[in-house]
Amino acid sequence: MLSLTIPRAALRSAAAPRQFAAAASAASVRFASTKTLRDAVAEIVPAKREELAEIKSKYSESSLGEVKVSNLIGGMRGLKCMLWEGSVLDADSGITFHGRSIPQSQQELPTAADIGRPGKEILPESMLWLLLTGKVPTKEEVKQLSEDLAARGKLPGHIEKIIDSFPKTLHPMTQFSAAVASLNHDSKFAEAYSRGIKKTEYWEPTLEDSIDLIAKLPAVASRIFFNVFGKGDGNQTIDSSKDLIENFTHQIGYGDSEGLIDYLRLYIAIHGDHEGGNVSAHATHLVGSALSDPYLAYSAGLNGLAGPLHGLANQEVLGWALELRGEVGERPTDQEIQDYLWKTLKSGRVVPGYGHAVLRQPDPRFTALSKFCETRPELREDSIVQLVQRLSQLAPPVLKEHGKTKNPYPNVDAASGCVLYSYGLDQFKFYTVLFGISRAIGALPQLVYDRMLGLPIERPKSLSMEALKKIVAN
Ligand code: FAM
Repeated sequence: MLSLTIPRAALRSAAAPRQFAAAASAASVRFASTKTLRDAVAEIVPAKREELAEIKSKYSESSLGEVKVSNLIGGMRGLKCMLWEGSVLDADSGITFHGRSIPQSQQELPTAADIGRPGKEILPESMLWLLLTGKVPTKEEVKQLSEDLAARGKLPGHIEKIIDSFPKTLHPMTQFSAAVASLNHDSKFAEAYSRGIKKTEYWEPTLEDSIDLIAKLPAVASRIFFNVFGKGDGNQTIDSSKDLIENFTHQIGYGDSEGLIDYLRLYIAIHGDHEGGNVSAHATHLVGSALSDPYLAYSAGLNGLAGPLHGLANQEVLGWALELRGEVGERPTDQEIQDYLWKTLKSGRVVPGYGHAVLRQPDPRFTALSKFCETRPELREDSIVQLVQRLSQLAPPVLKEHGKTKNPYPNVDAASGCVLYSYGLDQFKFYTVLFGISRAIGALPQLVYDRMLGLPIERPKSLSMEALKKIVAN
């Protein structure tokens, strides 16, 4: 039983609709019996604050394990030092979103068909609702959220001009992160902060900015896609009867591919959150802890996602698999694949799509995307999909024999790109942008939690080698 009382001001700010809520409902069509996402978040604020207050008062001095020198020089691997509400990653069973595994989420969360659209996969809108509130939304709530996102999806003219000024040769991820940072021109959080908003109210404009940003990411991405690859309409046509991904797929010129639309729904939903310690999520949280607005914070997250050991791996995997095919032909034997794996390892490169800093079993996201392939004859018969599936059998024994990686199994990036390629979306340099559309639905909800809970600026202690040696020598 929770016993602590919460300051009245905090409770008031959690319950009373404010100017931001008014903006939200003006942008959305409201169903009589349906909560808005803002109302659903407001509902959980008192209990969440109470839960943290209880943890603080009862357990502040409890230990979560010791900090070793190996943690300090080893990328803080395994250190429990961050609060993250949306998801928890277990080394063996993988990710759970507010306690739900990927298969459970697929069973419980509203799908495209549930809101009257063609397709069977879970909607990113449903996952966003779950990550923000810890609750499974109704079909009506998801439909309403989808319409709200459509209403907020268009880019201001000055952002279009900024995107259009980028050289086509600039990597799409660099363009993406710069455009996202520039969207802070209209940040409601930055504006409210400069007006002197109370700390207990920070979460509201943070939520508004987060929803605005999630709504606009597909338009930013499709404008970049149009400028760099010349496909799509570049004009952000948005039809409010379509869901977020259906609109996006049309914007990039693949709207007639029902398979790709459904795949992208699943892809965006399950790439969203992978607890807090990964580079993109942590960077968003870290920068946000300085009260930088959600656009600046997420832009930082995208810069981390653009690294080859993190989100860029999906681009790398496909390039690597095509190189393999280019070298040994369309139908390589097992021996030829194993030889190519060894060649990569002996040249000092990593095998992209394999290994993980936390997972010690095949990534359930890989499994979910592979299952999607099994349900689709057009994918089952595709040679690049087949090659990626064979690699998932052949690479682990080679990586085990090589003996370095702690996890020889496929991660999500091993599978994600080949399906895009198979559906004709073969512009690899765009693949990490798709991941970037997704990661927002995990990293931004946590920013809302950070501010709802009044978490402080992040400031771990660092040591020089000299200082470190002095400590351990004593
Ligand atoms: N191929 C070859 N060597 C690998 C390897 C792989 N796939 N994965 C790990 N290793 C090596 C690693 O480079 C390290 O070598 P050194 O001791 O020489 O530095 C050693 O094995 C121990 O590494 P680890 O403890 O098993 O992994 P880390 O926690 O340090 O790194 C990853 C984790 C993901 C960065 C690493 O497994 C990797 O580089 N994988 C390939 C790139 C990739 O697929 N990244 C995407 C990860 C994904 F899930 C995501 O973020 N989207």
